[in-house]
Amino acid sequence: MGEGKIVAGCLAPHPPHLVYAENPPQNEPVAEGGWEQLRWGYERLRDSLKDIEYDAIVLLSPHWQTYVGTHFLGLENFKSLSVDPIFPNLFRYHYDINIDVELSEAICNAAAEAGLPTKMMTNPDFRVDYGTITTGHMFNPDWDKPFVVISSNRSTHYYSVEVMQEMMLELGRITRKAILESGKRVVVLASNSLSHRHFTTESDMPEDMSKEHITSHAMHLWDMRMIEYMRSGQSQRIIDEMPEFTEQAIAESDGGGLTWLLSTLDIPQYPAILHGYGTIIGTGNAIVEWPVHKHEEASA
Ligand code: 2X7
Ligand code: FE2
Repeated sequence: MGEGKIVAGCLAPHPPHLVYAENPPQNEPVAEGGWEQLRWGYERLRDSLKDIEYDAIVLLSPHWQTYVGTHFLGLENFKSLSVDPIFPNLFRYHYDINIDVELSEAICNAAAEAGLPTKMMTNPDFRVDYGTITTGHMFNPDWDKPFVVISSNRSTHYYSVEVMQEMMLELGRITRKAILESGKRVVVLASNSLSHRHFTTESDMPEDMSKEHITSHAMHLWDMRMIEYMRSGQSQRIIDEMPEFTEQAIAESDGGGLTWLLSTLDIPQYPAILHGYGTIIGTGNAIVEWPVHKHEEASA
């Protein structure tokens, strides 16, 4: 085979508040809007990719947490109700997600061959995590593309950010190679917030935007620093500063998604597009696209 391609890579965060505020028919709770800056950011991201053809979406979610290796959804379809354990008042979503099992197996097998512990999840009753579902919905509300869903091996918590990075850099290189060999055109998504310190209480009306702001100035400074590195094509600095960022901003990069994403993109040195930034219950969230398609056209 060969001639496969990553057409874009995106940071695509998953606070369930975004789906809640959109009021899609799949979600039971009803909202009066809210978090528009981020929801408009997702609109801009979708618009930016609307004319780009691709076959599958490959996503790593920090809320599918596996302690023994990396797991991959391994059946053609998963259909059930996903409930956020912290915010069941906001997210009770009836999902129906199709999986590109061929590509999942190709990445899983390549990772196993490289010595990473892996497993295909083939339990039909397995409940897909809300991170996957929220990012899936916000990125592609029509759900008309198959997914590869990759778990977050909790190596930050079991070992350290440094060990997590070694493993995710390797998994990213393997993911990239398997995609190129598959002959498929793919979008890769890291589903995570940046700074991740939540408020400990929720306002009476969660969508009351007069209550929404970043938890602290220090969190804001970290988010802006990371976004500036993205916007100026300095991915290696993101990798280099990941241990301090992840520890000091309690960042959701602990799950490995951001490191894995940058590795699948070969540590890009061209500017990413910031489609939106906003806070959700105090956490910092950026919607960012690395437009591989435009970068390649420009350098051809
Ligand atoms: O999972 C999340 C998150 N990452 C950030 C904010 C609020 C809720 O859920
Ligand atoms: Fe999260």
